[in-house]
Amino acid sequence: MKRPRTRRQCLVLATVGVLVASARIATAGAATSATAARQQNVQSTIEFQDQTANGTTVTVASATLPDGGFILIHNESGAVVGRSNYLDAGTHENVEIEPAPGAVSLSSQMQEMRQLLTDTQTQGTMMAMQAQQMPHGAMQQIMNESGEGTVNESGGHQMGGMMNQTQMDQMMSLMFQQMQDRQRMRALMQSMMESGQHQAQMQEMAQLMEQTTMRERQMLMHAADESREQEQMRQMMRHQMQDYAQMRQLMSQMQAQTQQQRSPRPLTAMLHPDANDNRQLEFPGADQPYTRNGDPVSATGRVRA
Ligand SMILES: [Cu+2]
Repeated sequence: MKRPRTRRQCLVLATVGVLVASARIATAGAATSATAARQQNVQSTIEFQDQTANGTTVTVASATLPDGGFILIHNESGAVVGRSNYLDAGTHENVEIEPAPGAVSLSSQMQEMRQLLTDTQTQGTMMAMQAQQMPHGAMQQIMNESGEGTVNESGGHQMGGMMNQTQMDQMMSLMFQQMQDRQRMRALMQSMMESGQHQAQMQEMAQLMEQTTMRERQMLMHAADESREQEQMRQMMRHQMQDYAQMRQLMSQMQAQTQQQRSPRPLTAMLHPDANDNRQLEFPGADQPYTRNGDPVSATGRVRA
């Protein structure tokens, strides 16, 4: 197995760390004798298994830090790509750590896309429900103001007394959020396409997105129309749901493909003490890794996105 480069670097630093730590214990005297005893009796250990990252987090199965401290995640080149919060002295199980985006893979983009998909669908539903309580003309007005464009001009203006300002504000902010989310989705899709991935599925996604956006506008106008035809609305909602389901399906396909194509990345989880007892990670700096027989206490796992 390939050793992470970080091992030797950390080793040198660790030696310094041990010297600093023993000096600290010596000067602190009796107060730390319990800590010193604990250090002798309890060994620092870490378990970090091969795994498939759950969303954006990796899990350290178990870690024993005799003096408390931190778990750091290093990548192949030794860089710190993730860290735990301060952990009290003792054994901790199933510690979840969120590595920097891209440390595991680009599937964080897919993850974000899925979330955005869910968000925009929820927003669409909320908007349709709100629109049902609004006069058609008011809805038309909102569409114009939000730059969403008009479906037709027949609504006329029924602003003023009939218009509930809170409703209008809510609708506007939903639309604004919706627009931002869709922009973000387009940007994500663009960047994935530029890196040559999933061209065909991305094109279908883009088409479905345009289709659902258009239909959503129609649904809003239809919902705000007092003379609305129920069957037509149900039909649109059905199609909307089918399109969203299809988009989710495409996302799953693409994610599955990504997982197959990408080989897992080796990540190293390493234990670092809190040398200055300030619950702040100082690394590079005072918080050099825990060591055992001169080696940093660490475990390397292959992490799949
Ligand atoms: Cu380290």
